[in-house]
Amino acid sequence: MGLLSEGNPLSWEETKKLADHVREHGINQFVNLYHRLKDRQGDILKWGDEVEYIIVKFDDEQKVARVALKAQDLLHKLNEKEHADPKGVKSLWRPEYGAYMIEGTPGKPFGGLMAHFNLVEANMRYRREEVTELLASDECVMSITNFPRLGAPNFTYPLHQPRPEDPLSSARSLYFPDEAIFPGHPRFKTLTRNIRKRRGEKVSIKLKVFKDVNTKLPVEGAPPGEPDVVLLDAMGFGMGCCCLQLTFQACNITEARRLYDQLAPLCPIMLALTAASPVYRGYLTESDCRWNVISSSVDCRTPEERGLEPLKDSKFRIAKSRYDSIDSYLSPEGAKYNDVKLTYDDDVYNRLIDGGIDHLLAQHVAHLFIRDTVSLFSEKVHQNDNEDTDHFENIQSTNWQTMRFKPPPPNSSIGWRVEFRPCEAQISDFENAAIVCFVVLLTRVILSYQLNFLTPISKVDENMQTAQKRDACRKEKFWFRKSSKSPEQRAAKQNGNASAPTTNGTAKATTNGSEEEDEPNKQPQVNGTAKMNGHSNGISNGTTNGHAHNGGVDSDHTDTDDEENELFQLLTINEIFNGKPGVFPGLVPLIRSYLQSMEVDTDTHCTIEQYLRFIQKRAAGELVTTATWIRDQVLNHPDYKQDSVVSESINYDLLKCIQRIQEGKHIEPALLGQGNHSKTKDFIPHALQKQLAKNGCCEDK
Ligand code: GSH
Repeated sequence: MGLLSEGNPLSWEETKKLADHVREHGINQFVNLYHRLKDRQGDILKWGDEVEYIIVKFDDEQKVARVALKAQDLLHKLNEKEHADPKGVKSLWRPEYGAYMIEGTPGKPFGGLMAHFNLVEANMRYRREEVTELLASDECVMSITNFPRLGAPNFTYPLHQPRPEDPLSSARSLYFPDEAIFPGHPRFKTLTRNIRKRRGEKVSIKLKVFKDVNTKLPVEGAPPGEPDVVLLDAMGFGMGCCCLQLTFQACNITEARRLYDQLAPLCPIMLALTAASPVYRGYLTESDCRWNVISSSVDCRTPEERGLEPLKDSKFRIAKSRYDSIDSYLSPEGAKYNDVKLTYDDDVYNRLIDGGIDHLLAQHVAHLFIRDTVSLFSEKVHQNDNEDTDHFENIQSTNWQTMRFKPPPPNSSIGWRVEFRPCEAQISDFENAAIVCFVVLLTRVILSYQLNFLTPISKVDENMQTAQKRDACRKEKFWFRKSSKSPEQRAAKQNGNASAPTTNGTAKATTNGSEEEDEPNKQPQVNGTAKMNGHSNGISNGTTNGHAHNGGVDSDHTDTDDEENELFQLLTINEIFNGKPGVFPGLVPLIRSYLQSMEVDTDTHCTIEQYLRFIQKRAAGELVTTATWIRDQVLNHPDYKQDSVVSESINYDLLKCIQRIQEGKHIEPALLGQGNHSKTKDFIPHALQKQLAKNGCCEDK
């Protein structure tokens, strides 16, 4: 959860009238903040995860599970510690869309030490325990992406019925009562109402039902002529889903733009790997992920903007919802892969250019600003554009994309950041921590080896749709950038020229000179996030010896156009993560190669290895995604009637099983193998801290 402006929401009619005002001042604010902060340098790597949770209440007698609408009450208690000791708490808690949802983050970000990877899972466990202590014995905090019977009859506790005919209702849904929207902040209901009003009708989320032998068609509530569609009609069906997000602080704006670009093609890949939500409104569907559901759940485009009617009152046709994958790259290397036409207002773009913003950033911001504000507070209408950034944030924070490029907040010590938003929430802390550590390590490898994952935006868009298909992780193929050399080949080559990284995991990278041969003009990246130049126990950008190296992936940006088409191949998730000889070394082997040049303490090493092995196995299909596992649970449940329906009892048993898994009381071999035991810790042991301090690391002394 980013910024939450407090105050009194304006009506939709008032908000609508102020759309251009917000846009105009938002752009001024961005230009001003850009000039204040564009030269900001030397921020260190900091990163943090955000996990969203659903509170579930079990009725063991009736065998019913419902979402418990108690987030406000819980947050009140959870925030007490933070209010008393804002800097000292181990976790932070924020509201999310659902009245049954909470979002937890570590109390302070993790930093540039390898040992921090060993803290993530323990912190997640702490968060879970912290909430559990405040719950009744029949309640449970769960990191599930979607509550399977969300929107099915009587899914809330306490019970509330939807009021579709009530003009005062925000959602006017047939299924999702307003009481299931977080009541403690006006943002959520205001967004719900204004998105519906701007669109001119309720949102319409369509999912193909998974057709089993006894599936009854039409599905209850299916739109006319579309009997196999599960129709969802409220923002809550999407924004009421949970995810796992990560935020990174970059050393400067250039590195942030680079990370934004390099991670963007990995979004669909990580979405497929983390797929966890196959059931909606009590039906098994053909989709494994929440992405399109949320996208449609906040699709405020008018019929004209959606291309259903000729343009008359609206300014543009708009290709996507405000929740969707990114539309353009921001770094100079990315420019040639911006192959999708960007919609924006020329006047807005020109004002950005006149304000001294370069083309790539100007078109990005102008494109974000094709959206109208859908939530405006009376107290925030008039602002000082030299200091405030609320109007910019208003539009920025309601463009929910796979990646978010985040300027530093005003008057803070925080630098340029990027947010990685595609991943679905996993059942166990182990899985969530594995995903988080994997993505953070990937960013270090990208910067250290100057990897290039850039893929045309149109292909990334295609991958986003592929990622959501049933069992995409095992069955589908994704556009991916080819690279010919494996780390072994590269290491062998390095061995010929200089000393290659050794394999004991403690050696420092010594690739002196060997890279120059391939990349004569390449300079090492600015080492701004590094805290420990010359020491390899930190997870800086990894240019530990002052020479960039690339672990076997082509990182040149000099490919000719002829070669361009050859560069992109369709690979399976297994090939992307574990490698395909002659095509791509694999994300995990690349990370392993990077780790060989790092000094890592034994426990952290063990933990990271567990995470990498888990990811390799899931990518290889040896372990299944959460989505596939949930499907199997439903299909094999004794009460399942082969009719696609996830009944109360199936839902109850499924969630009870998930509860036992997350509490470590039950091991599901298909999901987690024979159990995983990381060496996660609540803190960095004293002896290790002393050693790190001796090596010149200033953090955690
Ligand atoms: N739960 C969402 C997902 O699964 O992708 C992500 C969270 C999210 O985007 N929440 C909305 C929001 O505006 C709630 S309306 N959050 C604040 C923000 O993004 O700044």
